[in-house]
Amino acid sequence: MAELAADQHVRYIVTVEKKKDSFESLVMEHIRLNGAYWGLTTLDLLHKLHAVDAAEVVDWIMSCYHPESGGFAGNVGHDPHVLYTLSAVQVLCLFDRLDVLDVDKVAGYVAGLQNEDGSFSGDIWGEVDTRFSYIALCTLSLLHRLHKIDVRKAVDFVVSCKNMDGGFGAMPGGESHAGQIFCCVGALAITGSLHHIDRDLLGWWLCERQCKDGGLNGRPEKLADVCYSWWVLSSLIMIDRVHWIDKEKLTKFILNCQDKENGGISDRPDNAVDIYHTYFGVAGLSLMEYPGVKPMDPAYALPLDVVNRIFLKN
Ligand code: GRG
Ligand code: ZN
Repeated sequence: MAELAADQHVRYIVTVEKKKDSFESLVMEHIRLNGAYWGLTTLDLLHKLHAVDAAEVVDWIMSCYHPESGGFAGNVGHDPHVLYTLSAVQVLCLFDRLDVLDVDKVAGYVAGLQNEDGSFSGDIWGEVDTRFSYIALCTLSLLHRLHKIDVRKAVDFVVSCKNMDGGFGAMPGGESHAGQIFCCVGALAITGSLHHIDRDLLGWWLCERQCKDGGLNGRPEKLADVCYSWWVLSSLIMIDRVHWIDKEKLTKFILNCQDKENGGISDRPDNAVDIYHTYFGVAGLSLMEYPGVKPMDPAYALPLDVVNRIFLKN
């Protein structure tokens, strides 16, 4: 079987970060804080977080902070959104630097986005999605501030997005999609509410995502894509049904999506690599206990040692 080209992936991530005028950094401009989380978490999973200057990263993260609202933007000078606020908190967790935050202010920003029905908006413009429920719960839990919101209502809203097939959508009545399922299962795991899930029914839907080529898709009839290795496997682990997947075939699929010369992983074999699929490929391998890759926490989407440091400290 092909092997993980770990050194090449590290080189690819470190150079993407520096090539500010490349095509990839142009299209990623507005979501750089997410990109930083994907790239830096991958480095940490490969035991190479020290390849970047921690102080420089922390300074840049804080330059995306909006002290008036308490939220983080995707890049310097952009508007704050929960999507980037979670990435900022996660990256600070990687470096064990939550001390730079005004934790109550950041938690207040996230808590302020909860709606009357328990759902969360992504920012002041009000779009509601179960992605934002997960993000809010994950961020507040990492900051030890879950008590700032109505957790019961938050859970009720997520449960109201559950479908007959056992999966979850973005809103009540929304189609089941592996990405949203990760968010809803993660939200329920973080709040100790997994009893709302029919594990066999959802596990069946999730393991049917494995295609003939070994890769996983996000919905019936769709093509396999490396990123679903994370969305699907993490969900299966949280509901204790990961043994329903053929790990060897999935590992082969991910490894076949590598650019072994220049580093990086693509969504499917022979496509162009990007930092997002590089992260989800390595994260998927981590969930399958691939040698040399740190184990990851399926709910917090961070290396297990980082999550343990946070919850064993207080
Ligand atoms: C900390 C890991 C982590 C996540 C934060 C933003 C977020 C929370 C979760 C996103 C979940 C989600 C909806 C993922 C799906 C992304 C994706 C590949 C969407 C593409 O969907 P389609 O329908 O493509 O356009 P397919 O694959 O179905 O053809
Ligand atoms: Zn993808």
